[in-house]
Amino acid sequence: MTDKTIRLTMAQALARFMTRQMTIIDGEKLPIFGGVFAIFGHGNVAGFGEALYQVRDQLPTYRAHNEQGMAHAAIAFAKASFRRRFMAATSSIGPGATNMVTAAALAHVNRLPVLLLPGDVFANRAPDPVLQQVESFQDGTVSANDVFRPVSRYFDRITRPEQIIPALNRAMQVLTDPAECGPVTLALCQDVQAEAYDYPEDFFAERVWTPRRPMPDVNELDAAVAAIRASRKPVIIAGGGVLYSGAAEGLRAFAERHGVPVMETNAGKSSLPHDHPLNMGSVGVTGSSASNLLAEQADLVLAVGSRLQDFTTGSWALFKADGVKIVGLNTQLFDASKHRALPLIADAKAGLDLLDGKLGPWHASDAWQATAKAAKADWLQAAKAVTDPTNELPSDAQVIGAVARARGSAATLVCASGGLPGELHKLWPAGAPGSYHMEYGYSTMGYEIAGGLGVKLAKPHDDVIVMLGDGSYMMMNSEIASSVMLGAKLTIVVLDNRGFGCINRLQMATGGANFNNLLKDARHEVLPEIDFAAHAAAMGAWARKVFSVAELEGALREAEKVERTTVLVIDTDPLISTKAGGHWWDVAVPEVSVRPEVNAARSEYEDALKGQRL
Ligand SMILES: Cc1ncc(C[n+]2csc(CCOP(=O)(O)OP(=O)(O)O)c2C)c(N)n1
Ligand SMILES: [Mg+2]
Repeated sequence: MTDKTIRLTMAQALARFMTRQMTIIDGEKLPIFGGVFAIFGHGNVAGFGEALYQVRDQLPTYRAHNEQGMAHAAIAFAKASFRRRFMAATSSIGPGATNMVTAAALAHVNRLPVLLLPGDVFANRAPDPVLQQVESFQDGTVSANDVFRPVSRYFDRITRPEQIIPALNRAMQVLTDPAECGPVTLALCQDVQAEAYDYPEDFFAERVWTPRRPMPDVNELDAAVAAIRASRKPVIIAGGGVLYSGAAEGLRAFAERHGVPVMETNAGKSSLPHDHPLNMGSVGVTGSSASNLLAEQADLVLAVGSRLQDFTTGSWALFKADGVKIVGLNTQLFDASKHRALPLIADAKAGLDLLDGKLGPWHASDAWQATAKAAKADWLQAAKAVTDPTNELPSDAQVIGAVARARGSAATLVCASGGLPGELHKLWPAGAPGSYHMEYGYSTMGYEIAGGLGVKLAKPHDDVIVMLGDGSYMMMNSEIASSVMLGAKLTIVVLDNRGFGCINRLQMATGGANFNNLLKDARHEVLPEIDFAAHAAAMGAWARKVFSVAELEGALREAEKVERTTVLVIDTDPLISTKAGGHWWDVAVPEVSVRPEVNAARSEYEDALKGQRL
């Protein structure tokens, strides 16, 4: 400790602190903050804006077009970096701040680190109410930023300059801890950003953060080993935690040594290469027939780094063979003990290594391995049938086939919402760990393009392909202009089925009339014919509409050579989704209705509920 101090504003101290936080990846020391996305207003331009300018060479600032979009990009950067690096996003007070709330929820659900720095009202209250201040009649401490509280893992409001010292200490713990990981919101009172304080120089000492790998408790490890040893039909669910822990290689070795089939969640896909013999593919509601067949029969489920959300568990109507045991290998007790699982609290890589050592020569029964092999062969045939082109208006699956053939497993695929996550989960041939970037925890329309930008910033040498529907494109597309401006090339494929196709199908499946989903079924005077290619071109992208799957393949190859962001648009059939594989999903159907179709769907629903494991 020295007692030397340096006089800085709170905002300058914050910016300077951020530049001093480092990490080591593959032997290379890197700043742990990849940069700051910023849209300025009166709540941050003079304070934090001035501070960011001073550090612009060490901590790049990126201007975006929409606060939600920029926060998506920041979060995608962290996901693409396997949570080893992350970014901050700063907004003004009021609407700029609340525009980031959806992104905060997204990061919260997906356990992804992001530092959100909204401006806040004056701590001294002198000018109240300032422009954009949300005034509570009964509580003087409430501001618009209080809506971040339930969707932040750590929230603080900085009302004095020295308060940033403990707040940043806590922020860094949350951003870097595998179990606590999630969004941190530091609401920065506008006057306090500009206020000076004599900060101890030590506060700005370089700090190198390395990922924590919690080791399991011996009793939990023994219990998990005993459960696995007693099983004959084990399966592994690979969740996002496998990727974040860097456990892909350990998982492969474990699965091979013990003959355990692996099924991947949407977050865990690319844990094993798609063509690994033990990779049964996607599991659950959007699962392959291979995974779901094994899931029905498994006597032991080793869930590694998974939140076990309803899409994975088939709303808990999968994984319910008599006496089935679940072992939850997770850094977080909350996830590890879901559904009365035996918790094994540990880092995925460390946990798998220790289990492997303790299990010795134990392996799954030969019959089980043969069942898995046959099930996978059947699934591959079904998947090929739906991705091969035909002459009709293409399905999403056929477009996926074209993208895979043209650019394939070497690319990093980004998606989040609509019908595509289910189709891609089943059908995308993922390559290396992290090459499949699906935000299916919050499944946020509007994530894809902004998220693609964050992925490209994290992995500038990767071929980043974004696939999304017309609905999601319409919800948020403006970061196309940012990607063009930053030279961060994306290949964006827009599947235009003229509406919210997957929700229209869900509406039909629950007995509903076609209503308010496809454009044609929504109240209108004029049926819109949106020219997506012209729209994207207006933002500076190289854009083309293509009229067949064959043309799409050609355009994808041509687009590969283009240096700036490219947007390819193709019309698709809103009614088709892949029937092969899949599983029931619990979506509540009305108990009474004047529609006979709803009554029929309700009676099917009641039957399906009987299969749910409670
Ligand atoms: C922000 C947000 N609003 C609503 C939803 C619910 N939702 C899920 S998919 C979907 C329709 C998506 O339409 P599109 O992007 O065209 O994809 P498609 O279903 O046609 O494949 C909607 C409204 C959502 N996931 N996110
Ligand atoms: Mg659509």
